[in-house]
Amino acid sequence: MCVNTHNFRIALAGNPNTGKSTLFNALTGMNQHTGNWPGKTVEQASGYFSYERDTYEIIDLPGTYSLYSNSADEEVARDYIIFEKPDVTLVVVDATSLERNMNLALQVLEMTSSVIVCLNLIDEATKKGIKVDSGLLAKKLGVPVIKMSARNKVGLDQLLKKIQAMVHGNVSVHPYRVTYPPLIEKQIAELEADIKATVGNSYPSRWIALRLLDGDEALLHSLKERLAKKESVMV
Ligand SMILES: Nc1nc2c(ncn2[C@@H]2O[C@H](COP(=O)(O)OP(=O)(O)OP(=O)(O)O)[C@@H](O)[C@H]2O)c(=O)[nH]1
Ligand SMILES: [Mg+2]
Repeated sequence: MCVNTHNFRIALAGNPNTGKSTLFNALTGMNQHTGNWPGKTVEQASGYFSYERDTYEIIDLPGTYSLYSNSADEEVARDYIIFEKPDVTLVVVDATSLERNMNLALQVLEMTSSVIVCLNLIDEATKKGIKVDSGLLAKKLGVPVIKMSARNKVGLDQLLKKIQAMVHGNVSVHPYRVTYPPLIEKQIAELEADIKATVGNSYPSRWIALRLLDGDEALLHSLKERLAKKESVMV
């Protein structure tokens, strides 16, 4: 029998307390281990699951409110998405406080297009009389949105199907990108050209330009380290 096994990587991002680890546990069961991120006192949990003919590694990123360089947690989550380039990033959002959660979701959409939004705690939202039009949200964000209750294992199958479709290139996405005031857009365009010339197309140049305009020294440092490593491998 010929089994066509792929290995895909999935990252779980989101604000603290949105149910990332609950979803991680629901997907991986006992197939998981925890440790520390190299050089950081931030816990790292990774695990495995399979769905139909594919196997996936899933990383439970630390919960954060943004992905700048404000803390080790933020750096770990950000570096993973930018430098390790997971095949899919699941952004777990709390359906009971969507507005607050959108900040991180929009930041992730600036970094990668391979995003699925997990609209979690939908049971709590329903209890509170909050209705979310997930179809409209998906249209606005330009990526799939799946209603879920990770604790009750609701929505898992739809999520798995969507992950499978995305890793096989069967989902078309048009991620919402924030438009900044004209002066900033002009500076982004100027910087982006230089960034592309330096790092090629392997990193999201628009997002890097934004971070540099914001004076994000820690990102610059990580980027330099990565480029130096790449060069030493090529020599
Ligand atoms: N009602 C309800 N509770 C949930 C659901 N998913 C998770 N929870 C609960 O929400 C709380 C937080 O869940 P976690 O999975 O620890 O959240 P997290 O995102 O990993 O949190 P951090 O690691 O701190 O970022 C726990 O008490 C879960 O049982 C859900 O779908 N519905
Ligand atoms: Mg957690």
